[in-house]
Amino acid sequence: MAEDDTTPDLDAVVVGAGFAGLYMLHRLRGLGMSALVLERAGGVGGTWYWNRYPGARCDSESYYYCYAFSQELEQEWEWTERYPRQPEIKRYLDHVTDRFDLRRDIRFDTSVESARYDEDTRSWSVTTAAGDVLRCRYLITAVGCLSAANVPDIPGLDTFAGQWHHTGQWPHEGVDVRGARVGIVGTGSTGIQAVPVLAADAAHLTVFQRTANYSIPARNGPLSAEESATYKASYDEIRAVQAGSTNGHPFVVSDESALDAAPERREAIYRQAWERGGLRFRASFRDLLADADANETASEFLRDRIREVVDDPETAEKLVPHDHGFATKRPPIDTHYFETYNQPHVRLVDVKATPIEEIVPAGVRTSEGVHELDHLVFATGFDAMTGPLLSFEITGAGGTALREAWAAGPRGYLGLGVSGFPNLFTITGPGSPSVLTNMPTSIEQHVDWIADCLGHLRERGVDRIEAEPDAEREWGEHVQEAAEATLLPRAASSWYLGANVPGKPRVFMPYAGGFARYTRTCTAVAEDGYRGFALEPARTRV
Ligand code: NA7
Repeated sequence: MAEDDTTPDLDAVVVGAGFAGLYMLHRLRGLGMSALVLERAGGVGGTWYWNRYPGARCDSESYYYCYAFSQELEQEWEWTERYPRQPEIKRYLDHVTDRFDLRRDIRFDTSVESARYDEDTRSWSVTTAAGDVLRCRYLITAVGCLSAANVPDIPGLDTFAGQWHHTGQWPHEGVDVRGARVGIVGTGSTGIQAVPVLAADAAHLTVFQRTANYSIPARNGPLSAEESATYKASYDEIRAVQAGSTNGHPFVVSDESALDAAPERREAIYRQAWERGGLRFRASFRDLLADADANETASEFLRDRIREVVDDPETAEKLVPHDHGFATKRPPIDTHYFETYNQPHVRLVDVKATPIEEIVPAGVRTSEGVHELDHLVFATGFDAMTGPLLSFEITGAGGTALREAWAAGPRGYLGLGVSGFPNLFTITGPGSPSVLTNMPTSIEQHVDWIADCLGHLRERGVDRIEAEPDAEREWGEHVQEAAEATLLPRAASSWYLGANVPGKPRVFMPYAGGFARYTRTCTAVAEDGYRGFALEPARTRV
């Protein structure tokens, strides 16, 4: 019960029960704060609850795609593969939920419809789809960056006589494609994971590709007991490397320029990275994401690998990317993706050459005719970063909607707070490194910063915190400068820029200045009394 009409029911409401929401709840509990997590799904996991498509697997390696906050957890959990599959990550998050007794403060099947800040009480009123209203001092969004599915608006989709699914909303009971004619739209990380697995079951698979993509072999395999023991014994060093890294991964980017290396040596380095597999390929040289000529050496190496693997030269040429450099869009990793095109029942359709015109009951009609299908899979990505935050109505001080405040693109301070929206914290929000890093690492850094901040506010008798407009503007400029110092904004169709969603403002959203640098900035801001945030002491009631 509220003490009086200005005391909210809860210290915090957290939206989302994925990696971020679970750890946030744990930290709030540790502070002795009352908190509730609202989760639209029927279970924990976020991304790993929804993305159950064939082949769904993490591109980070299991030993570091996990929480670092508990050494006991690190030691007791056993990963089975180099890259964990979706069910294994979901199992891990269920284990964390139970181990830390989090479930009792999570309300499942609870969608947030709106959240409105009230200046008189300095609190948020959060309304759920069922009509419940919760009043809390702090609203913390843990909604993920890639949770609002992007289903292309192709005419005739509702007439399709077969089944269609987006990979991010895959049916829990699975989809039986054995002996069926399957089409898949999209060749990003998701499509590249799904294609070989769908091809194994389907009678015929048609891949509709808009943009050819680079991909590095994952070289997945079971984790041996020795490997597992070595990681467990080395966690202190592993975490230290992650903390000091550009991308939150436990590898260090080479300090050598690709352009200084003699061609044979460069080739040998790429070859070794290719054989080792995984996202670490991009750490081969320091300037792959900073210098177009350096990038071209990696891009060309990878184009040659595609030509080498794919038997049919015409298909190979369609699969070779020319319109963007390696890793300027999120680089996928794969298990036999390009090899799949050597199977006689797999066909590649370049929809730039022969565009999709409409969907008809029998399948997909491109400018060259109808591709008959029983199943259509959309691996077409997400309305990234801003989509999840704008999927419910957030109204700040003075009645401003976040949707209006972000009409020209997202703005925020450190990706953590938004001016005009007091007492709101956005875990991995736009302007934070998030999607350019190993997500659990970024999430833990944000959650720890927010929890420490809340502890500080309580100690000082503060009950209102808001990002200052100047600090926000300067941070926004810095985010754009950091992006401009890389090749990332040059990939015109990248979802980092919002370019994959028609009508979305083109603003480079994640912070490309590096995880370690970002962490140092956040720490300095906190040490400086939360510089750039306006803190207001609780009003004395008379
Ligand atoms: P991505 O990386 O956004 O990839 C989506 C793919 O779908 C990409 O190839 C798009 O082509 C394609 N796409 C999107 N809309 C269309 C339409 N209308 N027609 C044809 N093709 C289309 O999403 P993913 O799910 O693969 O990966 C998201 C992240 O999840 C990933 O980066 C990891 O962090 C995990 P485009 O390139 O835009 O031409």
